[in-house]
Amino acid sequence: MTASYTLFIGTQTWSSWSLRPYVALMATGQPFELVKLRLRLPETRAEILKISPSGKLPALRLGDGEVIWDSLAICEFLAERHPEAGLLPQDAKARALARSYAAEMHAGFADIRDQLGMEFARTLPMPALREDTKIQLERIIAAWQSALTRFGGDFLFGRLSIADCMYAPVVSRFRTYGVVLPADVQAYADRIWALPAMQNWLKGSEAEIAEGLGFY
Ligand SMILES: N[C@@H](CCC(=O)N[C@@H](CS)C(=O)NCC(=O)O)C(=O)O
Repeated sequence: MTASYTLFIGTQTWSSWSLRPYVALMATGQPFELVKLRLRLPETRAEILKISPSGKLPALRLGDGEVIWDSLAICEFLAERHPEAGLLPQDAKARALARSYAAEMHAGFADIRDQLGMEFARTLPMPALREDTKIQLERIIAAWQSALTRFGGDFLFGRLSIADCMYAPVVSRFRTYGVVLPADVQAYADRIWALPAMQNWLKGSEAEIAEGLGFY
């Protein structure tokens, strides 16, 4: 199959925004080319601007050359274009809730991002958490528990949706910093971690670290 999509991503150890559409694209089963641009190099900004008008990654280039940037926009596009992948729930109310989950992640949790930065393949000591960071961790755990209880199934809304994709980097952060989770939430995190997309990403991050990648 010829790849009709090209997904441009950042350094896999750090680029939490890139991981989200990668998980979604893998879930569609569509062929695609993955192009990695290294973050934090003197040439990074100029290289990204050749692809993405926002100067940020990820970006998805379509077969006709159109470029879609921003993790959530890409996930939404893939959900619309490949409805058979079930990336958005069928039921309108569940769909709106899945979008609420995705949007909350996209727009929030600044303290978690700041204190528990993504270092995908690494294991690191937990820093002394600020109160706001603890509140945000509790919020994520409660939100996951609520969806898992309400919708049943392996993922937040039953089958894998854009909500799971948006939270996939949080699963990595929980592992990196050894966040202790309730059993049901841990089981969910383990299912996300076991996805082929996450395991591929792990190999990419391990390779970067083996090549001598520093810390963000
Ligand atoms: N809101 C954007 C955020 C994207 C973003 O901040 N990407 C980072 C990498 S994870 C980036 O490209 N940074 C540019 C740089 O480091 O020069 C999205 O959801 O895609």
